[in-house]
Amino acid sequence: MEVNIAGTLLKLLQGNIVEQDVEAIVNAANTGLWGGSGVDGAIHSAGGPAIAAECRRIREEQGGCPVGRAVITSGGFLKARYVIHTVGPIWHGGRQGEDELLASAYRSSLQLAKDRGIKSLAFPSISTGAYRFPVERAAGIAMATTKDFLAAHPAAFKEVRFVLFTPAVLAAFEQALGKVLESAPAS
Ligand code: AR6
Repeated sequence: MEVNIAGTLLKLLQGNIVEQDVEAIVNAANTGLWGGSGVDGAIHSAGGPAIAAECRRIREEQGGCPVGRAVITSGGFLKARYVIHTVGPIWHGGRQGEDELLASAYRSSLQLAKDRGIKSLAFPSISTGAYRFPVERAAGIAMATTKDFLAAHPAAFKEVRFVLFTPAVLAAFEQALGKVLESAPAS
């Protein structure tokens, strides 16, 4: 599925985030930037030790990355030149600000990419693996936040891609994007 929002192509597809041929891919990281499982593990193992070394430097300089924020490193051996590491919230039932923190993780990543002049960007579904955020709800937040950001910053990017690991997650994102566009059609 793809749609043009104020001059940026927004694409949803099934795939592996580490294989994407875009300028930056987004990592679903933890606050210590320690590397882990899921997307994080895949990025560090495909990208090599340069990424962990830069994460260590960020940890030493600023203590890591708070939930809802984002930091950037190079992409090491990845096709992507940069990795934007963002930290989504751990799901605790939905009454501890999880929705806003997840929206903030997407917004911070988009803003950091825009500030760096990055023109193509790929996201995974943040927080919906090890951090157990319910997928339908997370997809709604991801699509609404991204659409609002793109609409507010015309032609900020050439392309923003969501790379979803399974057919079920892709379907949740497609449905969520459909709903967001119904309430406010793309340009
Ligand atoms: N490409 C695209 N999506 C993937 C890939 C991949 N290679 N691998 C998994 N997914 P997760 P989180 C999907 O757990 O919930 C780590 O240990 C996966 O199916 O990667 O934000 C970090 O260090 C799910 O839909 O991220 C943190 O401690 C989604 O990506 C913690 O996990 C996110 O799953 C972050 O947990």
